[in-house]
This record gives sequence, structure tokens and C-alpha cells, in this order.
Amino acid sequence: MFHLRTCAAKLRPLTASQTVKTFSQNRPAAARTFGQIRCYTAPVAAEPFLSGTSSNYVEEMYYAWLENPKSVHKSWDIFFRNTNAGAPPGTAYQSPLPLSLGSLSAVARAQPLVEVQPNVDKLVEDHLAVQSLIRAYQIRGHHVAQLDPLGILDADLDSSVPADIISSTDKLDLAVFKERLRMLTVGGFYGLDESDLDKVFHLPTTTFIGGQESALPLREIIRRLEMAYCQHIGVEFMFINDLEQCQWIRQKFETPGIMQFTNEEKRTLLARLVRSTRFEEFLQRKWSSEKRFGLEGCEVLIPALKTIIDKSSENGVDYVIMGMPHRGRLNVLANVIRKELEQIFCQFDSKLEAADEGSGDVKYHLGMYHRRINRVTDRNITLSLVANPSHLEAADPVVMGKTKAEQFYCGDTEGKKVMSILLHGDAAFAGQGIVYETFHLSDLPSYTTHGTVHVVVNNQIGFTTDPRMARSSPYPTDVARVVNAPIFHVNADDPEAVMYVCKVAAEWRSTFHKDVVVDLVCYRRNGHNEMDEPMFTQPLMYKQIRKQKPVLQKYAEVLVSQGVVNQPEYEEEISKYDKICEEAFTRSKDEKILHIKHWLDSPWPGFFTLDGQPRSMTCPSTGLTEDILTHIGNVASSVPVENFTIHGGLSRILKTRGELVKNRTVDWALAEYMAFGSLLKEGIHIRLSGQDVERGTFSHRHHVLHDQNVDKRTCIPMNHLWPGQAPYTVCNSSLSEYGVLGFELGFAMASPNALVLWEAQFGDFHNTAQCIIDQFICPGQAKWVRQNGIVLLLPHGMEGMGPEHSSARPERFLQMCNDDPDVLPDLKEANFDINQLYDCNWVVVNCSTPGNFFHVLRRQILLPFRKPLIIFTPKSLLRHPEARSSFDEMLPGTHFQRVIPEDGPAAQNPENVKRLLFCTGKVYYDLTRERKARDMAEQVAVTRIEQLSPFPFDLLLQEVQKYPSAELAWCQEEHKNQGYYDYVKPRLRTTINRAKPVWYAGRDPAAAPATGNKKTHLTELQRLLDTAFDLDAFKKFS
Ligand SMILES: Cc1ncc(C[n+]2csc(CCOP(=O)(O)OP(=O)(O)O)c2C)c(N)n1
Repeated sequence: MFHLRTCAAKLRPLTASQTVKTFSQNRPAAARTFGQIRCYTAPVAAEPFLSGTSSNYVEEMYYAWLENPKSVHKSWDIFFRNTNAGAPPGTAYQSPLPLSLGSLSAVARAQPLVEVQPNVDKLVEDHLAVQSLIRAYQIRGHHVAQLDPLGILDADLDSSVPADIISSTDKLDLAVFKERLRMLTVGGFYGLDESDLDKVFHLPTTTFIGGQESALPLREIIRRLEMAYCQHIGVEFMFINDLEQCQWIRQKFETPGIMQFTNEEKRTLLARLVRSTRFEEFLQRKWSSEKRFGLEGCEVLIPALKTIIDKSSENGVDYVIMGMPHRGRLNVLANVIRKELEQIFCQFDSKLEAADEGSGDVKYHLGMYHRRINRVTDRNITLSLVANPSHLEAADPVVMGKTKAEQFYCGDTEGKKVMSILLHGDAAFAGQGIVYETFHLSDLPSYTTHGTVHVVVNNQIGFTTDPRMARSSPYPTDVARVVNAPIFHVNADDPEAVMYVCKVAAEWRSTFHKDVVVDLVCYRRNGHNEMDEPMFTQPLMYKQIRKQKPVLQKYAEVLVSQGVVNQPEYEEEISKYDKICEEAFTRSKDEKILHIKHWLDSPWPGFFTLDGQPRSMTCPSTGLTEDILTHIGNVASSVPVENFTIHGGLSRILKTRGELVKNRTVDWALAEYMAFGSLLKEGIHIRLSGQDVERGTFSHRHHVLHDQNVDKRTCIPMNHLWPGQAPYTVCNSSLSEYGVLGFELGFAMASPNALVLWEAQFGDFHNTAQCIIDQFICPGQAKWVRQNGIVLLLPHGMEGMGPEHSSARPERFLQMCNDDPDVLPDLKEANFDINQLYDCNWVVVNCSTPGNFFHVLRRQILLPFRKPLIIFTPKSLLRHPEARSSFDEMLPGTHFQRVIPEDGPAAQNPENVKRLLFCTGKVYYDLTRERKARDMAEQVAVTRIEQLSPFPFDLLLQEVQKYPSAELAWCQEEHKNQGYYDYVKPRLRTTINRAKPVWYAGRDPAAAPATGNKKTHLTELQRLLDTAFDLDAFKKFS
């Protein structure tokens, strides 16, 4: 009010029309956008009310008066004129008659009588109360909306009605309603009287319930609010802190009569429901004892998805990437993606032989990719359903990553052409943390897909668990509130309400490019799967479900009663679809072979031959010319833009890099630079993502330079390497391993011509992304015939830093390799090394030199196929003076060394060598230092296994044969039950046909990866080195 008084005082010499411009400019922009110029015909109160909560209301009146003095009630007009003319406090007001009118037409007739003095305080308070009431419905109306089709459970798990809402919905009987009204009115919440129900109140600009009207009787206001917020749609949005977005939603749901459908739309909806329902019935008839996780109880999902897709296609989207769990998946494949029905049906034939390599997956996990015409919009649309594991919600970030990649590759920087839809179960959406982690990616510049439409199949049960035991939040969707996504709860037995919210959701996404949630509150007609008995645990719910008429039947009855269709037309629609299913079923019997390849969610056109084979089984040299190495090195050690001030410490780092380049050497960071920079030249997009990757956790990388004088001014020298080069994306991620690794895996799915790397801050943090590793990366190709070239950079090494941050758990990755420890492959096979790579499920390496790191990164792209690559990367070696490579090791003709053989004195006289030590990674430098100290270079050879898996049987056999008198030992710094020992030992034994023992020099078994005590760490290290160089150490065992 102080503000108003001040304004009024300042403006006193001016007339209202003179001041309007100034003031309308000062009003919030959003209010200008949506604020219709309303007629504020409510009378002004006496000045004493100009205090406390009424000030907003009065201010609104004042602004409206400034814009147009006729738009407010005459009493306000007089009041503001008087105030502006300098009337002393308490005299500016002249009161009209109160409005106490029974109908809208009466509003028009009413003429305020300025001379009569009413109880003006009450009038203003009543208006404010009505505003509060409107706001209460907007905020809490969804709590009383009729969302559960069964009418048993409240969707928000709370049967009470919020204290500030007057609800007459059938949740409350009339007597209860009257009592509520009495409590809220007579001396109650709002101080309104029951007689106020027929008084006319002005509507604030924050509601659209008036339609063309700017004032309504309270009774009508409540009725319209109930229509908007308390029927079959519960709109949750008032937590959104953006006025424009709130207004947009209010307009979509409050405008009277806005939810209208043409007869054509209703018939399409019915036809889609027919397909959805009859598809499940057909499967049930044919394969009654097969699990299919049917959609019964939420058949409306199919028309819902189709509506979202139609609307999005209308708005320009031509590629929709979807992720979903088991429930209704076959139906989505059949009726949304339009997978050929015979292909689906033949999945039920367990006798069909699989045509593709790989172990395959159950039918309700398979993915799909299909390009077709959207019949509603007549535009091309590509639909892709990403294959998923059983782990609920795990596919969410994968879908997002793939979507981001597709947007990136088609230059869709705003998400106008490519979008994703994620489906969820209610229990999983509330319970799985990955949902939250994925939401947190939704608005980050390098991760945003510019809005995802989430659809929750909220059947109010999770397997056998009641939601009241499964979540602590009112709704399963509350997680979405963290990103200000609006949430539309809807009763799934009201197909038109569902269609409407889906339309609005798609429009929201194309308007604001932000996430939105559609919560389909439904039920599950059968058990968790078709074999399951739900009455064991949910007897009352299922008694009700048995009585529940299927939604198709209900909706058909409505449309027949409305005359939109007649009974024969409806029945014909059913028999037409049944016939389609029967014919497809007949055709499916002709299928002799099951092609898992037909279920590929991300084809890579042109990368393989037409029958899906690699174009060759060789890999060219991964070396580069000196010129290229020098050029990249020079850029890496400079600032390629003008007037850019970098940190002094960084100048020193770049200077050191420059010296390395002059000396024709690389350290780790430079080797990585060389690999990336050269691939960019070759048109390969590179994306490096993870926590703090831009600088590098160990401050060695510095791929993004920051101007020390200009805020947010950065430079990525890697993007200044070559004209026409591919772009380099390097992005610090959110602090989520599960979400970000899943995202990058999805990104890598989209194209084989990109090197996508995820770096863990420390290798051990990968375990919070274990599901992505176990479910997707390790078995992805075997399950879904889908190759993926993602690279995991996992800092690893025992540096005395304690049990955390020491081990990237190589044993886990190695244990999941698919090569047989007991079978020696045919070593004479042509291209043995490449064939081995082709057959493996992933590649595991631990490089001991920067040069080899460079080669393995480049090989990842130069190979004619894609495999995940796990690299254990160093920490102390980043700055180790010996961990350098010469340009000579990176020139044309050079390549990745799977094994780096001993090349010192021991290799000159191999027959004299007493012990051949095998190792991998950083311990090599400890071993050679110790060997030197003990002067044992003639007696002990040290050979490094750089590619642990697939195991280099061929090269290791050569090494062993070279040192006929040598004992063999495996040396590692990790504890015996960890690291590489259990993987390497049986394979080495197989290599030598078990002719010799393979001894162990390393730490004892332990529960933790490392000691927390630095001294113990060093003692353990010395002990393992002692064992490695004590030539009598194993005598006692032999
Ligand atoms: C991460 C994970 N934990 C447990 C399961 C086992 N499981 C499969 S379905 C299911 C219930 C899921 O309920 P909801 O998300 O509501 O989906 P609905 O099956 O009801 O459609 C459970 C617990 C799983 N698949 N994934």
C-alpha cells in the first residue's frame, strides 16, 4: 500500500490518462501478456481497508484505473480521482450500494449508488476471500478431483478435502458439503457468508473461469472452479514459479467449454480404444498362459500416446524416441509404433530359431525403430522404442541421451524436430532414484532435450504392493515438481479427459520446451502378469475391478447414446481389427526364423553391409603424421583466440605442453588431445562428459579455458583445430553417475561416427551406475543386437589415498567378459586380434603409456564395428616423468600394443631370464624402479598386458616361449581377490597349456580395496615388490 500511496502522491499533478503509459510499463511483463483489460466494476472500500492483504487487490484496481478509468467501478474511479486530486486521508472514498445479485444478467442491470454507504471493509475482504478461494482451487483442487476409476483409493493417498476448498463433488454427500460450507464461510476460513453465494464478485486476472465475463456470482465461481479442477482431471502446477506458464495452464483448464471434441475426434478415439483393447484380448485368447504384461485397465494409454504424437507431429516433430517398461509394451509396439503384428505374434512361438548372434531377450523388452506416415497430420514420423532391461526406469537416461544425439546430429538445437516420451509405472516412478537423476538432466545445456512428455501408467499397485506402502509422497509423480514440470492427473476411465490432457501436454512441450507429466490414474485388471493371482493380496480392490466395466464398453455406450456412432458401426470396427489380428496370426505361422535384428532401436545406415556385417575385419594403423601431431600439440599448448586472459598457473601448464611438443613427446593429457583432435579432423564428433571433465579432476586436461577477466567467457581450443572439423563437446555433468552414464550410452547409440566418453571422477564411482554397466553396456549387444562404442574412463590406482578412490574394480569388468578362460582360441586365424574384438562383449584395457592410450582411443573409431571400451586410467602417471611417449610411437604404421613386451637387457638374453613378471598399468613403473634398484635387469623380465580383455593369448604365448627358463608370475598392486589376478591366471595357464605354475606377487586378499593408512600402503607395496624380485619366493610352494 505504501507503494500505491507513493505512486499516487507522485502522480498527483497528472491526470489518469497521462499516467497510464508510465504505469503500464512498470507492470510485470507476464501480466501484460495475459492480462485482458478487465472491467473492475466492484466498488471501492473506505480508506481504512488500504492496509495489509488488500493492498494487492487495490493495486490491481489502481493499475486498471490508470489504463482505463472506465474499467473499474465508479466508486474506485472517484476514489482514485480524489486521491490524485489530493483528498485528505479518509475522505477520498465515496461508497456505492453493495452488489448482492442472484444472476449474471443482474450484474449488468446493477447500477451502483455512489451516495449509499455500505460495509465496505467487508466488501473488499470478501473479494479478497474469493481470490483466495480461486487460488485454493488452483493449488489444491486436484486433491479432490475424481481420479480413481475404481473410486476406492485417493490418488494422493489422502481422503481428506483441503481445508480451504469447498467441494460438492460426490466424494462428499450433501450434508457434509453444507457443513463444510458453513465451516468455511460463517466465521470460518474465508469469512464469507452463505448468503454471499449469490453475490457477484470480480475475477482477478489470474483466472480464466469467467470466459467472457469479468465478474460472477460466488456460486458460479465455485461451480466453474470445480469443473476445472475437481472433475476427472487434477492439475498440479501452482508450484511453477513462472507466471506466464501458470497463466498458460490456467487458460487451458479454466476456460469454460474448452474441452471440446468433434465427432470425428471422438470416433478416432473410439477406434484407437478398440485396437488397444482387442489387441490384448487377442493375445489372451491365443496365448492364455504366456506372460505379456497386458495393458488391461489402462487401455487408454494407446490413444493417449497417439494423441501426444499427433499433436507433436502437427507442431513440427518428426522423430519421437520412447522408453517404457513392460506394461503394455507389446500393445505400444503394435498400435503406436505399428510393428507388423506377425512379427509380434511370432515372438510367442518358442520353437522359432533365432537368426542373429546373441542371446536375445524376452519380447516385452525389445526395442523398435519405424518410419511411417502419421495419418492424422499426413507427415512423416519416425518412432523408436528403446530396448530396455527389466530394471525399471533404467532406460530413462538412455532415451534422453539418444534423443539429445538425434537432435544434435540434425541441428535441432531447440528440440523442435526430435522429442522423447517416457512411460513409467507408478511404483517405479516414485521409487527409483534414477527418475530424479534424469529429471535433473532435463534443463542442463549439454543434456537438455528441450522437454520430455512423461506418461505414468498409474495402476495404483506395484506388483503386490499397495501405494500406501510404496511411497511417502502424495502422488507417485511428485518427483517431477523439482524441475517445475506441470503434472496432469487424469482418470483413465474418462478417455476424453485423457485426450485433452495429452493434447495440452504436447502443446506445453512445444510451447515451453520443458518436461510435463501425464498421470493416467487407472487400474490393473489382471495380476502383475497374466499368471499372477492378485486376490491374494488385494482382495477388495480386485472385487471392485471384477465389477468394473472396461473403458471401451463405457465409452462406446456414451458415443452411441450421443449418436456419434451407432452400435453396428462400433461392432464393425471391432470385427475389422479382430480380422487384422487373425490374418497376421496366420502369416506369423509362416515365419521360420526369429530376426532379432528386426527389433533394433537404432540402425546405423551405411555403417555395416546390407546384411549387417562389418565392412572389413581389419583395422588400419592408428598412427598420425608428424605434422598432425605437431599441429594438435601447438593448439593444445596455446590460446587460439585474441584478448583472452588465462590463469597464470594454466599458462605454465600450456608452456610445459609446448615444450613437450618441441621435444616430440606427449604426456597423458597431450596424448588424449592428439587422439581427440585427429578424430575431429576425420569428421568424428567427440563428446566427453562426466563430473568436472572440462578441467579434469586431476587438473591435467584443461579443455575449457576461462577468461580471468570476463565472466563466463570460455574457449575450447579443441574446436579451433581444423577448418570444417567435427565439433567437440566437453561437458561437466550433474553429480549423477547412473543418470549421466545412461545418457552417454544413449548418445552413443545414435551414431557409430562419434566417440562418446564418460569419465568417472574416480573409478570406484562407477558402481552407482552399475545398472547401466550390467544391464546395458556389458550384455547390450547380446540381448538386443545393438552395438555401442561408448568409452568409460575410470581413474584407477593405489596411491595411498585410502579405501575409496583407489580401485575402479577391474575384477568386476573382467568377470563379465565373455571369453572362455579354459579354451585356447585358434591363434593362427587371420586377423586374430580383430576377430577376438568382434566376438567380445567389451574391451578392457589398462594402458601404461600415453602413446598406447592415444592408439586405443583412435582404434575405437577406426575399427569396423563398435564395442564398449573400458579404460582404467591413471592418476599419478598423469605427471610421472617416465610416463611419456615419443611421437615415434604415434607415427603412421604404429598401432595399439595389446602387450608391451620386455625390451630391456632381459630381452637380449632371454634364456638367462629367471622370472617373467606380467603386470598391467601403473605398477609397471614400481617394478622397473625396484628392478633397477636391485640391479636385476638381466634376470627379471617385465611384460605389460595392456589389453586385458579380449585376452591377448597369441602375444603372451610368444612372450612365454621367448623366456624358456623363466618362472611366470603375475604382479598387481591390488588385493589378491581384486584386480586382474582371477582373470589373468587361468588364461595364462591356458596359454601355456598349464605347463608351468603362474605365481602371484601382490597384496593379500582383503575386504576393502585399500588401506586407510599411508604407511601400511607403502609397507604393502614394498612387500609385493620384495616378492616379485625374490627369486626364491615361490620355491617353497613348488
Ligand atoms: C529396479 C527394479 N526393481 C524391481 C523390479 C521387479 N518388478 C517388476 S514390475 C514391479 C512392479 C512395478 O510396479 P509399477 O511401476 O507400478 O508398474 P506396473 O507393473 O504396476 O505397471 C517390480 C517391483 C524391477 N523390474 N526393477
